[in-house]
Amino acid sequence: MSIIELRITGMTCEHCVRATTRALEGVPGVEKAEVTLKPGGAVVHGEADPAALVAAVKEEGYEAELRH
Ligand SMILES: [Cu+2]
Repeated sequence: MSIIELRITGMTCEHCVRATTRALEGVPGVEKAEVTLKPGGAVVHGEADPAALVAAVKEEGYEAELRH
């Protein structure tokens, strides 16, 4: 199982964190997503397509990019 880290901007409260967590955990291959508000980001466990993770966050209305 691998870990993918994302930087996420635009989340303002715990509701955003929950929405983002749900979106990430809905991506095929994701076992678990740990989303933080400050700093805005996510640690995603599983075997998911990184581009699909970014797209899922953007669909919720936030900005995301892969952390390297
Ligand atoms: Cu919010």
